[in-house]
Amino acid sequence: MVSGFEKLTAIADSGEGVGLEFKEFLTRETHLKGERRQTLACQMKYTLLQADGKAQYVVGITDSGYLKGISKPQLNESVNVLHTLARDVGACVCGLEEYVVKGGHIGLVTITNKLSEKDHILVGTAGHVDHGKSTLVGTIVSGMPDDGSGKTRLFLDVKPHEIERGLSADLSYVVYGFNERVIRLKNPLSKKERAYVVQNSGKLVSFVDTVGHEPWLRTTIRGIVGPKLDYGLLVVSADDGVTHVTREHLGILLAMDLPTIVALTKIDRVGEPTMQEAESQIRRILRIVGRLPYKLKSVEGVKKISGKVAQGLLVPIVRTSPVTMEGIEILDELFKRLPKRNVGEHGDFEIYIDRVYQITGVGSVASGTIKSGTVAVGDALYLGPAKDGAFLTVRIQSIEMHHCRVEKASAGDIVGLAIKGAKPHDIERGMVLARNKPDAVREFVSEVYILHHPTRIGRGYEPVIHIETISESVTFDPEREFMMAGESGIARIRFKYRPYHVYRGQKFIFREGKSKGVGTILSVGN
Ligand SMILES: Nc1nc2c(ncn2[C@@H]2O[C@H](COP(=O)(O)OP(=O)(O)O)[C@@H](O)[C@H]2O)c(=O)[nH]1
Ligand SMILES: [Mg+2]
Repeated sequence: MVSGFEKLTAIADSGEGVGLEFKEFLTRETHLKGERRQTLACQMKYTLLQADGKAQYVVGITDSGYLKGISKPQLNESVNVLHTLARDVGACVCGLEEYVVKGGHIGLVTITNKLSEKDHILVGTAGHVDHGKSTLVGTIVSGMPDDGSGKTRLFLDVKPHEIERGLSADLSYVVYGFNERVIRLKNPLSKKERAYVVQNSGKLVSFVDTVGHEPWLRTTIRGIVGPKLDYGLLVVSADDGVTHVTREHLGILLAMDLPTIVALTKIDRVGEPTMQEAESQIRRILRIVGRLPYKLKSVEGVKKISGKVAQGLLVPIVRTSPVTMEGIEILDELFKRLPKRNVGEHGDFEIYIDRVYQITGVGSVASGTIKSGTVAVGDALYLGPAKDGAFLTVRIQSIEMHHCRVEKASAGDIVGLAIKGAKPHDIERGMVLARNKPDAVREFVSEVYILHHPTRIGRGYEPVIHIETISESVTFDPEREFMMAGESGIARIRFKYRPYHVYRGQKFIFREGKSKGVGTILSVGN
């Protein structure tokens, strides 16, 4: 507690200032009524404005900075009042540190402006190892040229110190943004700079990159089917050209309906004929999967095509080099214009559970990306299916987003939902929380495409399937006796151990050892 106390005394000594307010205590009775409430909300709004969207309130301290301390119930009520005031001004409480000084409680409450998820696109990288994925992204977000020996990839090839936005620890995540101009970060790992970008951008672009030598597929499945990427960035090194890994990754991106951009990178290392050869390889594999390649050569050209790129019809190919900075401006313009993909805000609420946490004082929290609809605190929802196919009725006790308590969240938001009415072991990854009673499905029929398999796939093939956040062993019963790499066909697929909630139209990835494939559910039934 010594360091906490030192921090508090430092704050107390500095006195109120930009973004820092002192309050002895706040009560519903006096501070949330009529004019008083308005005045306080106004003050909060002004404080947030002055401090670029982030304010701190110290509770339990006098105006003059004396650390008086208050009782625990007083502190709780004060924090609740701040919650309400924050809501009044479209902000939220996103941090609370509690200290005890000479028996009295003191709270340090952080309040931030809310960021709309709708102006935030998530881009996932793909491509052969060492083809320059991390370098390209590092250069885009920092604006710093690479030295050709791994200078700017360092921004991504580190384990993130904290798991943000519910992403897996094997994935690294960096962000940059746009207002009238592009906002880059001198050090993309600096929390302070990130906060600045988040608060000052009208549009945000986050990149999800696999860390170092983690196998792309294992980690990226979480990225693609987990937090719901909006776009794929396939990186192809000009000196190597298209490899089997490039082909496989492209197959997965497109099969998952992810609009994709191809960056031909390291163009400083090769001459024109080699670049052209690589481009024609890229065009060929795009045509095979039914997409229209488009050579995007200028910033001006972006406006014309960004709509078609967003629909997934057109795949732009951009020549880039983080060393010479060629092509970076074109990519900027693309990312600036590409919209958040349509999310099903109007459907009924549904979320696939990605992670489950036990939090003291709160209970079980399930996190994931809302697939459709809207959820509010107090909602009654179905949870399941359990192993026997049953669903529980549970209640949502609280909702957290970006470490902020919110009352409501909707499709596309990454949230943590505190669940009442289920025991910790009742909640598992791959289950859904839904407004309407979902189906528990054990068997379904799919169209599948084999991306890679050393021999042949036949009856009894048992890969692991990834649908939404479900990862589970299945058995295959293909319509034809055997299927080879590069072939597609119909197969009946059965979850080996238990049912899940799946339905027609969902896309999936399956793999077993070196074999991999993708598919779409055509019909469900037992
Ligand atoms: N000359 C040159 N080197 C590059 C370029 N892009 C990446 N590199 C280098 O290629 C190596 C591999 O890049 P990295 O980003 O780690 O690849 P990843 O495995 O796909 O993430 C690093 O040493 C980079 O410095 C480029 O455009 N030109
Ligand atoms: Mg990398």
